[in-house]
Amino acid sequence: MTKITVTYAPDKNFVPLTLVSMASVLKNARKGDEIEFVIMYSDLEDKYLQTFDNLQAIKNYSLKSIKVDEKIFDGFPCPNWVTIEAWFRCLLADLLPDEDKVLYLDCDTIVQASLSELFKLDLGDNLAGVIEDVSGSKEKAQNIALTDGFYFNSGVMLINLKAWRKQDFFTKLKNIVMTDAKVSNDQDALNKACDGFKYRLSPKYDYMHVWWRKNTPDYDDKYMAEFIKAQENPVIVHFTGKKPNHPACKNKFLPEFREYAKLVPAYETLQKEIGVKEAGKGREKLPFYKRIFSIEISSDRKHKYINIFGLTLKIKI
Ligand SMILES: [Mn+2]
Repeated sequence: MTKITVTYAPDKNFVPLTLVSMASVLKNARKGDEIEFVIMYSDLEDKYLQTFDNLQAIKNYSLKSIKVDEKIFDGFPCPNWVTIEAWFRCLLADLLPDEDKVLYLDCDTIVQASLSELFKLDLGDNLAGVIEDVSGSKEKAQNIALTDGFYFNSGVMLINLKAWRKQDFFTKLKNIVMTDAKVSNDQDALNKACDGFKYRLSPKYDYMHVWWRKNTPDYDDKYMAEFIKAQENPVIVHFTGKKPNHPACKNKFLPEFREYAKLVPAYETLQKEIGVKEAGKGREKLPFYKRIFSIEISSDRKHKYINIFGLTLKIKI
């Protein structure tokens, strides 16, 4: 038996894609894979929450839906291509106190093989298993001054919750968001907070077909060879750019996506009802003077953190 916990954080627009991703996980699971899905959400109506339980015919699984308070992320920036829900995974150590390892997947993914191999990986003290971003990794790493030299794509993360708890991960990340002017979205923040504590996974676990871009990845030779090998039959496909429910999507794995969509009851009706939205409104980072001072309570409720000018004081309550 391998326990496989996969978490998503959809808003309403991403419900259809999330269902397809879940269907693909179930379809390709091995017999001994024990699948659990965790849906983090903020304001999804019940009728959409219920759809996440509609896939039991493919393979049995357990389901947890966790409502997250958006207020926790007051002051966190959101460019218009990501949702506020994108920040929710940063809280996973608190949301799932009994889990030690979970896979976070963006809703715009499909999984084409069992995830048991991935879950058997020992991450050691690393905070996450991650895949180097397919474009501009070195430049982005420099921009936010990463010490370990590569910037990962945060759409797929094998998260070591044990290590997150040890490092008080959310407090660490929040401090970065509030004080580092270069950090402008969830992916930057996760990269910065995991700096020096990441396990580099094969590109086959987050295959990005950047069909609308002419550039090639700045991977080293070994990673590039793995990327080329991965493009034939990746374990996880990540539909960056136009989503597979958008008529202009030209991703090479679109036929596979459509096959998995057929496994989702009433997919077409649901997709029609929700529609395809391209971008959100976006949210600016709080002005600096509001970011330099804050007080918060630790997740174990035993300490108070006072953040002043990027310094954190930990005080017993
Ligand atoms: Mn994505």
